[in-house]
Amino acid sequence: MPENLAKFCPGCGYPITLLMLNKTLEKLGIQKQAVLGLDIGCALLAWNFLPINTFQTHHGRVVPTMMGFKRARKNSLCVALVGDGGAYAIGLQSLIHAAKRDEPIMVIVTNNTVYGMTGGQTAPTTLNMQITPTSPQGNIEEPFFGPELLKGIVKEGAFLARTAVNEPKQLMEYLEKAIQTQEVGHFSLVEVLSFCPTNWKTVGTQTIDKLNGLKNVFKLGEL
Ligand SMILES: Cc1ncc(C[n+]2csc(CCOP(=O)(O)OP(=O)(O)O)c2C)c(N)n1
Ligand code: SF4
Ligand SMILES: [Mg+2]
Repeated sequence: MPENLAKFCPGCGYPITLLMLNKTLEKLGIQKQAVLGLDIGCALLAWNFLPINTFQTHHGRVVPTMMGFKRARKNSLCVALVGDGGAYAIGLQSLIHAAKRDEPIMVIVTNNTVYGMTGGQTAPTTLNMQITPTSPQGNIEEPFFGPELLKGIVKEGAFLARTAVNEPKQLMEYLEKAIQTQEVGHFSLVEVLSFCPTNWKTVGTQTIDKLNGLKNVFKLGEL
């Protein structure tokens, strides 16, 4: 277990995604080629988490940064790790254009339905009537469906999917497909429904129940 796992809250879903990513890179023997870009948000806690080259970007700017990296180093395998706020709010413009241009990078979006790092505020993925510090009487908006939106924008050959941290087999399968998609020159995005017990204010099995409940709204599978 990596020493700095302690940076994440107990029960956080991020370490699962990261360990699965590492396992997949190891399996494919491409750890050395891989470059992990971290958005601001709890993704940044993955600094030095994996034995692969990693760097930090501004909030919502990991996609264009990895795009630039990929253009400069065509043999690298570029992975952008970003939260739902980073991907679908502040970074949405660059995400849409990267998808439209079929930039050959891989984006992993952690969907925990909140702005995790800053205290659980309403994010684009917050459910209707979900209570957060910025929607104390329940969120009046409907959630935003990122992969579904990009479906109408991406070019043939791109890969879009949604899975969850408690679906390890599917998570690994999609990460592998996303990597293979980049290897043949296309854009990919895998959204991962992920535990945030700190902001969900859940303990034990409540956290798992909450995540499983999200699957009724955010449908898992390839798009
Ligand atoms: C330009 C800018 N605006 C706002 C912030 C404050 N900020 C830091 S993390 C964050 C929210 C992160 O939420 P999300 O992207 O969903 O990631 P999570 O922490 O939930 O994984 C915000 C608003 C910032 N760092 N930079
Ligand atoms: S606030 Fe949520 S997403 Fe961030 S480290 Fe803690 S549990 Fe994980
Ligand atoms: Mg979030």
